[in-house]
Formats: sequence, structure tokens, C-alpha cells
Amino acid sequence: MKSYTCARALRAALIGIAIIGSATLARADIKDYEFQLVDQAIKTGPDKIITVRLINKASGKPVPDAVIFATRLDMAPDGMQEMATKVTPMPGTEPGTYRFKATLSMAGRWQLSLGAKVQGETGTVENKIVITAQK
Ligand SMILES: [Cu+2]
Repeated sequence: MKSYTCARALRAALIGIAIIGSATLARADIKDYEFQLVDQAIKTGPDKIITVRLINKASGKPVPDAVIFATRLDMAPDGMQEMATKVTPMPGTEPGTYRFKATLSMAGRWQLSLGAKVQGETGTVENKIVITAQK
């Protein structure tokens, strides 16, 4: 009787570990995705185009058809988080790249915060990219 209870407890514990293990794996998957800045040379001025690529770091391949749902562009890297500018999504030119239009009114470092959903993956990609705007 005693060993039977013990075996049940052990089985319950193993199932618990399996559930936690798969949840961790799902989180690790979404962490494999990353936005990267395509063109480093960005000038200050109105209606500048910022192009980023979403890649799967595990395969090295670009990821098309992600749904971008959150963007913010501000000068937090230069201590001006209140200095934010509007970000307008633009059609991408090639699969896996995502373009945004923004007015960069000041030279210096701007932080582009992106949130995205990837087809077939749970969770969200959250990434911050630093862009240096030059005169
Ligand atoms: Cu500024």
C-alpha cells in the first residue's frame, strides 16, 4: 500500500516536470527570433525608412508574415525616452523584411521597440533595436 502511493506520487511528479519542460521549450522557441537592422546608415530628417529583418537564429532564415503589433521609437538610449516619434508601417520589399517610416528629428541614438507574432509560434517576439541617426 505504501509503495503504491509512493509510485503514484512519483508519476504525478514526473508528469509535472514534463509539463514544465514543454512550457520552457515553447518559450525558448520564440526566443530564437530576432529583429535585425538591415541598413545601418540612417540620416536625420522627415519620412526616413527603417528596414528590419526578422530572422530565426536557429536556422538563420528570414521569417515572413509576422504580425507586428507594437512599435515605439524614442531616444531612450540617449536619455530622452520622452522624445518619441510616430512609426508608420510600410509594405516590405522582400519576404522577412519589415519597413517603417518615421521622422528622425535629432541626430543620435533612437530605440525601436518591436512586438511581433510569428506564424505557428506561441508567445511574442519582443525586441529593441538601436538606430543611430546621423546628420
Ligand atoms: Cu533627442
